[in-house]
Amino acid sequence: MTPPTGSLPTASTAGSGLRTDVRVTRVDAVPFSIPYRKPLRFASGEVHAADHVLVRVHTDAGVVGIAEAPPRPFTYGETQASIVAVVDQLLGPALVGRSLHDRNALRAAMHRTVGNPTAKAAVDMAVWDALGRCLGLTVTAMLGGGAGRPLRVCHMLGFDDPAVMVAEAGRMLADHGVDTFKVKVGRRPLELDVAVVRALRAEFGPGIDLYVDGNRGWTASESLRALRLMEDLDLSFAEELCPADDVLDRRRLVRRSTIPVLADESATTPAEVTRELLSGAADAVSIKTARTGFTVSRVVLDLCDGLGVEVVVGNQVDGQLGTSCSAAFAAAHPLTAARAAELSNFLDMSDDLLTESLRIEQGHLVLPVGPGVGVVVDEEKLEHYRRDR
Ligand code: MUC
Ligand code: MG
Repeated sequence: MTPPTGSLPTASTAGSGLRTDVRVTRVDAVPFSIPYRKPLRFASGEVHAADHVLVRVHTDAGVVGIAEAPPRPFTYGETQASIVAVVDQLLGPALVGRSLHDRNALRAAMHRTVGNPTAKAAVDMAVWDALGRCLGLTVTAMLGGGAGRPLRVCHMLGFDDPAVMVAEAGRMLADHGVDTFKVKVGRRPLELDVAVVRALRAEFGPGIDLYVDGNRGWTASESLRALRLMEDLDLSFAEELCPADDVLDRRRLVRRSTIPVLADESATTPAEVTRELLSGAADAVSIKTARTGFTVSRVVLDLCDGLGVEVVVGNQVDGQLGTSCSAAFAAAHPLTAARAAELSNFLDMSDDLLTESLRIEQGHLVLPVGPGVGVVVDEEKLEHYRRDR
């Protein structure tokens, strides 16, 4: 079969005898549901179970690449059903017959469908996972190799009573050595959110890093008032406190904030990142492989690297497969490994799909070592948690 135009002229096998002209034969999407031990609540929504989608890229080498799509209707407008449908009806058919190498062409083919960020990201990451398995390389190595430092972990604290949130941080510090916390704020009474941050700083002192994430729950004026009330608490970032669509107010917030404003929901594509940074609507960028995969996350990272802007590898409230993808990306570049990555909320889940659980030790995530993203789905667990039969 003549390869589609533009595919890389590849030798039929790598030096190791591994095939490198591997082509996609099928992409499937398996909805599953795994309960959380406790709901995670924040200003824009809440999650009670990981109602996610396992995406698998099947190839003519018999290798299957895997990734996970977390629907967040309150952030991207996707649902578990929409992700399954768009993979089955549009994204999968667009990839069949194409080489795993042609990731830029695969990106272009998928982006003929607008929106659906986590569906596209999962297909992209499953392609990288499959290619890594074919070549015997980790995704981190394929992205340029490790940053040569352990990957520090940040834990995201969802809404709860101040004492409960402080206790959760204490357990993360005592049990896993995690010393960086992102505190959900916004929508609740502002004084309550400020009280939580103040209680965390009072309990743990200067030995922990703290930042807040409002999920667009405040106005710019409320945000500025909250930052004034917290100015003695040494916050690292203020993430998406007010909606980016309040365009002039958002720029006023960034101008007056004494701490960097971190863009998340307003920076979901390279174009949005460019607009937010060049218009003075953000100082730093959260990169989430759950929405930009590896191919487009690398574009965003190079943009931030070139512009001299800090990044944080963020958390889409991922399961362990999604967390493995975030970690593979975060570990690959000094800029993404410089800050703690948000990699711990899988611990809130009652179970997961993998044969071997991820581990956080002394505040660092122990990176899976296998090829691709380095993890394997437990087929019995998948059978138990899948919701399509
Ligand atoms: C975050 O950083 O916002 C909450 C909503 C969402 O889309 O992601 C999570 C975490
Ligand atoms: Mg956020």
